[in-house]
Amino acid sequence: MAIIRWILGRIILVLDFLTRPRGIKRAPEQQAVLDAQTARMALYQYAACPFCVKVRRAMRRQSLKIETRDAKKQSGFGQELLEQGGQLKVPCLRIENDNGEVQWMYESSDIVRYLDSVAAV
Ligand SMILES: N[C@@H](CCC(=O)N[C@@H](CS)C(=O)NCC(=O)O)C(=O)O
Repeated sequence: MAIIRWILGRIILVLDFLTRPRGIKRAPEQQAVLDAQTARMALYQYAACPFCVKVRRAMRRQSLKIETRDAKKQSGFGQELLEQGGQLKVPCLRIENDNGEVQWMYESSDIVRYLDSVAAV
């Protein structure tokens, strides 16, 4: 079972690589405003999780620079996600607002919708 999961994961990564979205081009000032906004976000994810791939592709499509944190391979991030977010489930977007308050957003569709709304401003 683990080997099948591993093979499927590699297939997902190859397909993602081959069909990678280009990324929207913006005026530098507009991109800088967005970069400042997304600097306070982090995506907790696994490399070959299809739901995470979906969110990473949305980030790429919208040219959003968001730090990715591997909750499986990078030590500490899985624990952080569980303790602070409430579930060890990916993808999860950590959003810190101007007051330092943190929101943990689960569900790939909600995250993509949120990122599209951020990029639309
Ligand atoms: N409906 C969720 C599904 C996410 C999901 O199932 N993620 C898997 C990894 S591919 C996971 O974290 N499973 C661990 C768990 O559910 O506890 C979404 O669209 O984000």
